[in-house]
Amino acid sequence: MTADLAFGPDFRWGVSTSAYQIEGAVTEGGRGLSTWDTFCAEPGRILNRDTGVVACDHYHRYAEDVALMRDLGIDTYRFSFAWPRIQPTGKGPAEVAGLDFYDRLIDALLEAGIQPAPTLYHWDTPQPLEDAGGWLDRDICDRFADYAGILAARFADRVPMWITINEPMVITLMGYSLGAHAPGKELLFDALPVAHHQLLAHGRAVQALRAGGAANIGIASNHAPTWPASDSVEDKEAAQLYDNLINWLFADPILLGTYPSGFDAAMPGPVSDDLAVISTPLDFFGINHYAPVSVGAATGQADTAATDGILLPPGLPFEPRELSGYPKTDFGWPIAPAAFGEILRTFKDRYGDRLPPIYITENGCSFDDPVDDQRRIDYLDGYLRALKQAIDDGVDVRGYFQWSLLDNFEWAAGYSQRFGLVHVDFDTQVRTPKASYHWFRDVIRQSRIHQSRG
Ligand code: GBH
Repeated sequence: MTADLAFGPDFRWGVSTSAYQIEGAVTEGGRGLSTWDTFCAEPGRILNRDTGVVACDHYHRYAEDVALMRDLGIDTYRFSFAWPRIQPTGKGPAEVAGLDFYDRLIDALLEAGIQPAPTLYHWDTPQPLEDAGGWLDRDICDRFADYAGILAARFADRVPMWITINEPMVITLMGYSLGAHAPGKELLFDALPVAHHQLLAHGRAVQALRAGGAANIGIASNHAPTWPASDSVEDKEAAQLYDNLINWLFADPILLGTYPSGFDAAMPGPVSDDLAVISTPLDFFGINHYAPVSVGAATGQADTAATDGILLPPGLPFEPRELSGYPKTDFGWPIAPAAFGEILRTFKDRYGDRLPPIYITENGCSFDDPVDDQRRIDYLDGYLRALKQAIDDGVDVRGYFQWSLLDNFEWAAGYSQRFGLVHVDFDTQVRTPKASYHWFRDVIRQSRIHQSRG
């Protein structure tokens, strides 16, 4: 069944999570407020008024979760540090209790034979930094570099893989452009400086981590193909603009040291000096992949133009369209494994020798099936086959981290969307491995013993 999903003995297998989505315990250990605490407290922001106050209670139950990972047989665990646990106000000395929590987690992982692969920032900005302008203010780049230095000093001796920022595109688009995520700003194209400051903070963090003795550093950036709604010139041009905005605005500066043409002028600061920092060479490039988007030209009557269910305002030069002809996850996202292979081949073609090895830092799906989740198995089987094909086609992918270990707090959708290999009963916190957990365990085992064709 799974023998042809043989990626060889050196391929790395993992799962991904993030702090705000699983930890809970938001007032413990000296943790400061984050933008997500604030956002969740605002009526109307999150489905069912859900919050991350308890989430999966991972802060207290991390040992049980590490045991689940050990039994799953993964070799790498991608999680995120909560910046407000390390620096409650986003600046100044470290909170010892915050560092101690991650110390316990990291030691438990190493004890279980699992490599920790932390992300420094997965969207939970310390609220005082947001009050001072957040990602709109260049000062946050200095703050982020300081934060990276604190983490390297404490953990570089035991952490063999580092990720700076998760999905700068989503913070820019959902957080500051459309307001569907914290901090809930609706700046449309005036949100572009948010992209620049995150990219610069990323580059500064790479340098600070290395200066602190850390090695094997990358980013986790989300990428997916943009498919023109038709062959018409108008639709193709609209799709190309959208593609620049969601993909190349974030990957080109890092991998080429340039913005797609026309974007430099929208960015603040000494842009060409900044690009030199942003393009500090990486040890790997992490790609999060979910679903392709279909985009057409503006029709002027787009009351259906939406991305992730968020209606776009009128007057934009493009329209994301419903992608028909594909099965969908319970989140409504199209299931199109061919798009996964396509984006990986596009990276290889676009960046050539400038592209470091790739890790798939997230891929997964929301299905509401409690334990017998055959639909998740089918999804993962299709996406892993597409990945194998891309590797056979010459794309250098070194590992695959599934999103996610546990059902968890799915941002604006609250607890309504379940991405876990392990079911979580949010009333009792009981964890129950789903069929996909057992299937994934078998895939990992078999993959290690079978020789890769590649
Ligand atoms: C990631 O975001 C996050 O890193 C993670 O925290 C989150 O829990 C996980 O994914 C699941 O959402 O055009 O309608 O097909 C993913 C963000 C999701 C943005 C898919 C683009 C396209 C949906 N991406 N989305 S659609």
